[in-house]
Amino acid sequence: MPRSKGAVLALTGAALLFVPAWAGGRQSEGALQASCSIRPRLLDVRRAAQALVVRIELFSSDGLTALPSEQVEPGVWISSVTGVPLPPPDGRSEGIGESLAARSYEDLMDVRGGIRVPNGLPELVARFVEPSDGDPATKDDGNAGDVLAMLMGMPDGESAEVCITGRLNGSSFQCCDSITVRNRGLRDLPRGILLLEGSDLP
Ligand SMILES: [Ca+2]
Ligand SMILES: [Ca+2]
Repeated sequence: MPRSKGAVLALTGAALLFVPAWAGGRQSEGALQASCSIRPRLLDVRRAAQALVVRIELFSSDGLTALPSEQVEPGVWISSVTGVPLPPPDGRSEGIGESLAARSYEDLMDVRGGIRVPNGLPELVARFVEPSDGDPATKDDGNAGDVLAMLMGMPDGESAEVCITGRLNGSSFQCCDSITVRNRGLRDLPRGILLLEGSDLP
């Protein structure tokens, strides 16, 4: 389960030097490296109208130099869900684009390390708040409900990979994280899962 990974790493400090594949950072060759952390970690089909928050840290293509997240160009967007590509919200296609007015920059975690410890690198906090309005002319809409709409057929408890794309200084970056789909009644959910979900970072 993704939720336990941070705790495991925190307990085994030596492992921090190792960047596991699940921490994100997958990107096309030559592009910038990026790591993403998506919240909420659990998406419930019965509570579809909610914001998706993505924390992103950026690095040079060789991964050695941290890059200022404040300079990421407006319009970070969700570029695929479970491998199904989504169009960029470029005015011609209705994609899932960040609500730019809700963007912020905070250092609350080490995204690449996958742990909730500030690491001196402010994350770009992209928020997908507004539900899609179906109009390509409005580029900053699409939220968790629109992601869930692509996942309705998934078995309960399955994880889905969500990828985010953006641009910084003329170069592109992409990173992915996984979320878990809940599609059964809230009454059936173990109490522990509800508590964990409530403890998510904003
Ligand atoms: Ca950070
Ligand atoms: Ca729109």
